[in-house]
Amino acid sequence: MSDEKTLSGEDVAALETQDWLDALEDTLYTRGAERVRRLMEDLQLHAQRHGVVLPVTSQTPYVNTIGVAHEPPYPGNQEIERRIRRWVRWNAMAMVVRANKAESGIGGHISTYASAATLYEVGFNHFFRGADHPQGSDLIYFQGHATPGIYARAYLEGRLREQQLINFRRELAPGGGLSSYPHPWLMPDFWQFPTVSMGLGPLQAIYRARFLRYLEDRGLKEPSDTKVWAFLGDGETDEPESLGAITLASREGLDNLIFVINCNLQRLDGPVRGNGKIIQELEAIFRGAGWNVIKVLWGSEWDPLLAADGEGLLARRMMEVVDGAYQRYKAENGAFVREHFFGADPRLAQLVAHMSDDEIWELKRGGHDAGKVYAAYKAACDHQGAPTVILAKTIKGYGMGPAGEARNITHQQKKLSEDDILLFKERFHIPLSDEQALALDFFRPAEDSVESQYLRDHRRVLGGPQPVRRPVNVPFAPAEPDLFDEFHGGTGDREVSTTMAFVRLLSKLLRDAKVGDRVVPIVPDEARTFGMEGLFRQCGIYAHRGQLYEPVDHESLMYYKEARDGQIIEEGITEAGAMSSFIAAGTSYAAGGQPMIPFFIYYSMFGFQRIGDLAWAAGDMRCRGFLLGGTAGRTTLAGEGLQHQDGHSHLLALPIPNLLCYDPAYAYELAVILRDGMRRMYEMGEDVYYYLTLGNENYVQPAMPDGAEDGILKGLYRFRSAPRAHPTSVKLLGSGSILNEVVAAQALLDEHYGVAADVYSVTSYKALHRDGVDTERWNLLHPGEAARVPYVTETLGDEPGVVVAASDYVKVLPDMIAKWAPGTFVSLGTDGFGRSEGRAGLRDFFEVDRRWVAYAALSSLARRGELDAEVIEKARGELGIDADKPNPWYV
Ligand SMILES: Cc1ncc(C[n+]2csc(CCOP(=O)(O)OP(=O)(O)O)c2C)c(N)n1
Ligand SMILES: [Mg+2]
Repeated sequence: MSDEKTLSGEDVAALETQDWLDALEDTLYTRGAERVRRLMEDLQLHAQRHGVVLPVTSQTPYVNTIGVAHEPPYPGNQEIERRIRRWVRWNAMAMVVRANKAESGIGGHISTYASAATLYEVGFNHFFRGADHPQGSDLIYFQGHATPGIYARAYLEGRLREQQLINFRRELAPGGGLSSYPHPWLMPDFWQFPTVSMGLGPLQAIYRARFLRYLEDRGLKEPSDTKVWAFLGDGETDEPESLGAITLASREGLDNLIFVINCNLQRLDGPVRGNGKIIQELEAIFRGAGWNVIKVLWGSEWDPLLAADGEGLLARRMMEVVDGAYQRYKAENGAFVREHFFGADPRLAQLVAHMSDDEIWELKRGGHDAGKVYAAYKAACDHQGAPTVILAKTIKGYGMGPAGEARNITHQQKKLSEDDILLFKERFHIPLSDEQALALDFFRPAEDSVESQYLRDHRRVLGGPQPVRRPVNVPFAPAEPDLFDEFHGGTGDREVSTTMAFVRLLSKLLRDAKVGDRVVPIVPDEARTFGMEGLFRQCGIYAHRGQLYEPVDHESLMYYKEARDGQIIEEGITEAGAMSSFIAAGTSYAAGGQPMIPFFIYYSMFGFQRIGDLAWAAGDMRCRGFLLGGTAGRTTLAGEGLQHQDGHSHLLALPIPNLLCYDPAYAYELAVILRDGMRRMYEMGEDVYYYLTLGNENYVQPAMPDGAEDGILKGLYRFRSAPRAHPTSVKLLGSGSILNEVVAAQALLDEHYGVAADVYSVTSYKALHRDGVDTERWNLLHPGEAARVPYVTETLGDEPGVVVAASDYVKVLPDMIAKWAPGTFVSLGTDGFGRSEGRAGLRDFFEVDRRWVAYAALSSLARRGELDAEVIEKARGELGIDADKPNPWYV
C-alpha cells in the first residue's frame, strides 16, 4: 500500500499511457494498420461525444514520413551516382560563374540547383520516363531557376555541346546558346513547360494531369501510368497559383501527379518562414486538401540517433526549432550545431557525445540523401487514389561553402572567388587540376567510362532523354469543308449575336465526323451566360466519376449531364484553371497526348486582365486553340458596369507575338476566321493561337460581301460603299458591334449632310499593325528598291482625306494604324471606366454611337476646310453633341 501511495500523478499517467500503447501495438501486430486507424477514429468519435473535442491537426511529427523499416533497397549504384551528381553540380556552377565572368550581370542561379541536385538526379536515374518508354513520357515541370543543373546533365548525356554551355544565357552568340529558363519557344526540342514565372508550373501541372485523365476517360489515349512531376521551390508556394488548385487534384484522385517541393527554407531575400516551419505549414495544407504527403527531412545519418532516442526528445527538439535557426546552423559548423541544437537539453547533448563536430556537421538533410529521396519517389509512384507531394528538406546553396551555403545572399550569388571555386572542387572531388578548375572547365567523363555507360543505360531503360519535346503533327480538317459557310448568306431578318453564331458553329463542329472528338469546349461556370447549356446534353460535362446523382433538371431537354466521357470541361469559377486546361489541351500535340482543339469561352474582362501571364506562357508553349472573350465590348455589355465591361482586352492581348486577335462584327467574319484558324493550326501546324471577342448584342447578321474573305483575315475590308456619290467623302471604319453604328452613321451623312462615306470593317487592328510595321521595316532595309505599301494604305488609298475609326475598345488600337492612312485620322473608342447603363446611354457616354461617328467625320472635314462652318454648327445641334461634355476618360 505504501508503495502505491508514493506513485505520483505523473507516474500513473505514464503507466496508463503504456497500457494504451501496448494495446495499440498488440492490435497493430495482430490486426494491422487499417484496424488501428479504425480504432482511432472510434476513439475520437467517442471522446467527442463526451465533450472532448480533439484539435484538428493535419501535421505529423517533424521526422521522415517513411520509417527506416519501410525504405526499399536502393536499386542503383550509389557511388557512381554520387560521382555523376557531383560532376553535374560542378558543371552547373561553372556554367553560371563562367557566363558572369564573360559578361558581368548576365545572371543565372547556382544555389537553387545546388539544393535540388539529388532530387533531380534520383529522378533522372530511376524515375523520369522519356518519350520512348512503352507507357509514354512522363511530363516534368522543372523548377525554372534550376535550369543550369538540367543543362549540365544534358551535357553529360551528350545532348548539349560545350559551346552551348559556354553560351548559357547568350542565345544570340555565335554557335548558339542556352536560354536562361525553360522556354519551348526558344528550345522547342528540349523544353516543354515554361515554369519560371513562379506559380504557373504547379498550377498547370495539376490541370495537365487531369487533362491526361480526360483523354483516357474519353478513349482518346491509352490508359498509362505515366506521371506528371512538378518541381517547385518552397518560396514559390507563396504564390496563390501554386496552392490555389490543389483540391482539384485530390478531388479528381490524380495519382498520376507528383509535386516535389524543394524546401531549402529560403527564397530570394531570406528565410521562407524564419519564425515557423514551411514544411509543417505545407504538410497541413496538402493533407487538409487530401493529398498524400511524404516528408523527407533527415538523411540516414540521423537514423541511429532517432532510434536511440527512446523518449522522443530528439523528434521534439526537431519540431521546436524554427526554420530561421535551421538555416543558421548550416551557415555555421558542427560545433555550433552541437551547442545550439543538441545543447538545448543535456540528454540530447549526451546522444551525440560520441560524435565529432565533423560528424555532426555531416548529419544530412533528407533531400540530400539519395536513398531517402528514392524511397519517397517510389512511394509516390506506387500511391493510388490521390496525388502526392514530397516535401524535401534541403540546404540552399549546398556545397557553396562560405560563398553561399544557407546564406541570405545565396540566391543571387553568381560569382565565386578563386578560393570558393577550389573549395567547391575539393568538396565534390572534381577530377580537374586547379588550373582547369580556375578556368572553370566543364567536366565530362570519357564516352567509355563506367559513369557514361551508367548514365546512358539508365536513360535508355527509362525511354530516352528528359526534358524532351516531341510534337506530333497529324494534319486534320473537318469532314465537311463547308461546315462554317452557313452564315455567309446572313440571317435574313433574324437578329442574333456573334455569341449565338459561335455557339451554333461550335455545336456543328462538335458533330463533325472527323474533328468533333478533338474539340474541347472549356467554360469557367459561364455556359449559360453564353447560351451554351444545350451542349450539356449534346456532349456531356466531363466527370471522371460519371454522375452519381439524378440531376435536379433531369426531366428537361438540356439537363445537367455529367459523364465519364463527357466532352465539355466545366472548370468552375477559375479562369486560371480553365486557362490551364486550355493550355493542356492546346499543347497536347506536343505533350504525350493527341492534337486537340480547345475553345475556351469566358467573360472577356476576366481573361488577359486576370490571367495574362498564363496567356503569355501559352504563346511560349506553342499552344494552339481558340480563346473566346464573350460579353465583350465596353458599351456592348450593358448594365454590368465598371469591372465587367471590357474595352481593353485587345490591348492586353497585343504583346503576345503568336496570338492572332480578332474583333469580328458579323457571323460570317467569325466563320471565316474560325475556318482559317483551323486550317493554320491543325492542317498547317502553325504555332499560333487565337483570341476572338464575341458580343451579346442581337442584330441582323448581313450576308458576306463578295471577295471579303481575304480582307477579313488580313484585318480590314470594305463592307459597304457609300450609297450615293457626293462632292465630299470620308471613310468610316468600325469593329465589332460598333460597326452597326458606323453603318448608321453612313446613312446620316448621306441623307442629312451630303457626305459620301465608305464603310470598312476592321476585324483586327493587331494584324493591320503588324503588317504595317513589317512593311516599314522591309522598306527601311531595302532603300534601293520600290517601296512596299502597307495593307492599310493599299485598302484605304493614299489620297489624304478623313478617316474615322470607331470601336468598343480603347482609342490606341485604331491609332496604331493611323500613320498608314494619310490625312486626318480620328479614333473613337471607350477609354475610361465603364458604367452600369443601357447600351444607348453607354455609347453616348463613351462617344461611339452613330451620332458621334457622323459628327467626328463632319468636324474633321470642317477643320480641313472641306465643309462650311455653319454646317458643322447645325450638325452639332441636330446630333445633340455637347461640346462641353466631360471626357469619359476622367470621370
Ligand atoms: C512570379 C514571379 N515572381 C518573382 C520571381 C523572381 N524570383 C525568382 S526566384 C525567386 C525566389 C525563389 O525562391 P524559392 O521558390 O524558394 O526557390 P529556391 O531558389 O529557393 O529553390 C524569386 C522571388 C519570379 N521568377 N516569378
Ligand atoms: Mg526555397
